[in-house]
Amino acid sequence: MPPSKTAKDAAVTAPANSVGDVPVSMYRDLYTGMYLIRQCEEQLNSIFAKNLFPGYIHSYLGQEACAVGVCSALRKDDCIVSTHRGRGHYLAKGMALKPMMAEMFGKATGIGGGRGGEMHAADPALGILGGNGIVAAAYRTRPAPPTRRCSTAVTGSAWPFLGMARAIKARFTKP
Ligand SMILES: Cc1ncc(C[n+]2csc(CCOP(=O)(O)OP(=O)(O)O)c2C)c(N)n1
Repeated sequence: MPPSKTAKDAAVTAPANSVGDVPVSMYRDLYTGMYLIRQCEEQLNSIFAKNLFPGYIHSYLGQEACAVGVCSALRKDDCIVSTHRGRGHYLAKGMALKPMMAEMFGKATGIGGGRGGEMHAADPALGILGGNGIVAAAYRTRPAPPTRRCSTAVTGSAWPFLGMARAIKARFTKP
């Protein structure tokens, strides 16, 4: 008769529920988020290379961890302000893939009805205040308090994404 499993064997074979203090499910969610962005970017790059994309692509390839890592620490009512490479940020903050992609192609079914296009998708309800082609403009953008014209109450904090250009060239001052 084979010997029954020892406690040591069980510890080796049983999948761990956490690594340190971090649950495995969180690693899985982070990886899934990064994988989705990577797939999306690779597809778009390939479409662009075939000259089938209406306009230019500002690729987010290779920066997936930045978007997913930051957004995983945010609350739903926190806001992000993006850059000229916004897709990873949009997806990581919860924008659905289909309306996001439709927006990239300027379609009416896009999140902004196709009017924002590749650089300017936004969804205030998700705290996504949009992309921006001006280097470091996100740094000075923050949600206004609710007014009669704009009743979206922003209760969380606002987080700008910045590229190296801002980090290298400028001082960080209070907006
Ligand atoms: C205020 C301003 N100055 C210059 C430019 C021209 N410009 C477009 S992209 C870019 C570089 C941006 O670098 P970085 O923020 O590090 O992002 P990366 O494209 O390298 O990911 C510059 C200088 C601009 N868009 N806005």
